Parts: sequence; structure tokens; C-alpha cells
Amino acid sequence: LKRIADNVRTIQEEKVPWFPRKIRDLDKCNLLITKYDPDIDQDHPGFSDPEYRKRRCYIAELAANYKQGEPLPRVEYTLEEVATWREVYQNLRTIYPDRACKQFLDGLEQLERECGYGADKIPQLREVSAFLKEKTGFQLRPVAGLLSARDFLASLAFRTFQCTQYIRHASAPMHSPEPDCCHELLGHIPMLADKEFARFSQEIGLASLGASDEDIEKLSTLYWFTVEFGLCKQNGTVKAYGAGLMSSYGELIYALSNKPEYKPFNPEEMAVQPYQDQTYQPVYFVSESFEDAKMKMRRYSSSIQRPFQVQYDPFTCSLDVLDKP
Ligand code: NLE
Ligand code: FE2
Repeated sequence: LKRIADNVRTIQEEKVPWFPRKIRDLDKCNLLITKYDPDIDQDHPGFSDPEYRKRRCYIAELAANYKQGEPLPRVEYTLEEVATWREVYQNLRTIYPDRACKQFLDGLEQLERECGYGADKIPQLREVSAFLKEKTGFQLRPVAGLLSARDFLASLAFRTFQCTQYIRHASAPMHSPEPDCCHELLGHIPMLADKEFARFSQEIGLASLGASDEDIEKLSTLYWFTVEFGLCKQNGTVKAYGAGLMSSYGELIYALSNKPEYKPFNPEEMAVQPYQDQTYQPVYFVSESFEDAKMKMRRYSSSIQRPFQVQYDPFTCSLDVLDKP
């Protein structure tokens, strides 16, 4: 393998989209998608609540000003925000044991034992990031809202997970079309405490670097049907592992009822399946096991064609970009 000089653009004309090379470059991976923003989307439950919108702006600013390596911002949550968290936590906690996959339950139990998870306070990103770093090497970074797929996936390559810090509107605790701290902390974090899942997440990130817009679209759709809304069989029963399900009481119940359509796990088909991001999914893909999903996803990611290879160097938190062997 031959190391390529400084800039990947030297590899092949000007065709390769920019991507971060060192963890500090994640400061530039901040392109937001504003379609579900309470300032813009008239259907957002916070649209006509100026207090809520002001609060969101304040928390978004913290993320927008954040630079890699700084201590993660702390948010003093209000009593109303903690009440929303409590409602979300208590409701979901009672239905997890029958519905969540084993890896998720293990992760959540560790967070409850070792990281102060519970119904009475909203965990701070700083503590959660330190916890994850010890378990799987993942770290968190604050983000102001829904991130573009390219930027979100790129951060996974650096074992970095971009987390929103505001909370959903108190009037709609059971489902939110956009990410919020309930979604990150309850949906994603327990799975990221699993070593295998952490590795798998980083691999999706590595596969996305410098990929074409078309491949990014496919990869993010696959991410949607696995990491966000995936179901898998465990001991003969269908269980959930997707974060979008784990953070929505309404959709978790619905996904495991007889209402939606189930399709067998098949990355080529999933990558082009249209998806629903406003309300519950009409279709879920069920894998034969959690391991089966990981394996098939991995095979798909490594099939993405690029004129170079990337390797993550954990000592410097940077990428080595290599010529194809
Ligand atoms: N629908 C999820 C929830 O209510 O928490 C959020 C999904 C974000 C992609
Ligand atoms: Fe998510």
C-alpha cells in the first residue's frame, strides 16, 4: 500500500467530494437540514410556542460555537424539560424488556448503573461521552439540529456521534419527527456502548467518506432502516434495535404490532426503499439476527466503489488515505 500525499484530490482529477481527514475537521461537518425545525415547519409542535423556540435557539448556539476538543457544553434543564424526559423515560422503560434486543438492554442497564441514567434527570453529554469513551472509544459532540447525511456519517468514521441537546416539545412526548436528546440518549447511546455495534457504526462512516452523492443517499437510507428503525430476530421473536424506535413509545409499540409490513433484510433492496420521516414507518426490514444485519451491512458498505482506501489511525484520530492495492 502506498501512502498518498496530502490531498486526496491528487488521486483522481477533481471528482472526490471533500471529507474530513483529522478529527478537528469535524468542526466543518455541520451542514444542517432545517425541514423539521420549529422556526420553519408549521406542523412542529413548538411552532407556535415562542418560549420553546427561544430555548431551542439558545441550545443550538452552544452547539454551533463548539470546537473539537473543548469540554462538552452543559445544559441546565428546566423543570418542564425534566418532566418531559421523565414521561418519555418511564413509559419507554416499561416496554423495553419485552421489545428491545439484548444488546440494547445490556447497554441501558450499564448506563443506569454507572452513568446516572434514570427518569429524574436528563444525562449530560459530557458524562455520557466519558462513559462511552471507556466502553467503546466513541465520543460525543453537540449538534444544533438534524445534520446532513454526509456530515453525520463522516463523523462516525472518527468514532464520534453528533448529538442534539434540546428536548422535544412537552405536548408530543411519544413521537418526534426530528432528533432530540431523548432520541440520542435513549435511542442511540445504549447501542453505542456495545463494542461490536460501535465498530459496525464506524465502518459505515468510513464507507461514506468521499463517496458520490448517490452512494451517500443509499448509505443513509440503509442507515435509516438499520441503525434508526431496524428489527431483528432473537430467540425466535422479533426485537427492536433501531434508535428511532427506542425513543418513540408510539412507534415502538406500533412497529412490533401486526400493523406494519415486514420485509426480509436485503441491503440492495433497502438502499432504494422510499422512507417515511414524518410519522411511523409503513415498512420495516427484519434480519434473521443482529449479527446477520451487521454482516450484510458490512458487505454492502465495502462494495461501494472509490478510487482509494481509507484507514483510521486511532493514535492520531486521523485517516490514512491509501492507493487501491
Ligand atoms: N421518531 C423518533 C422519536 O420520536 O424519538 C426520532 C427519530 C429521529 C430520526
Ligand atoms: Fe438518530
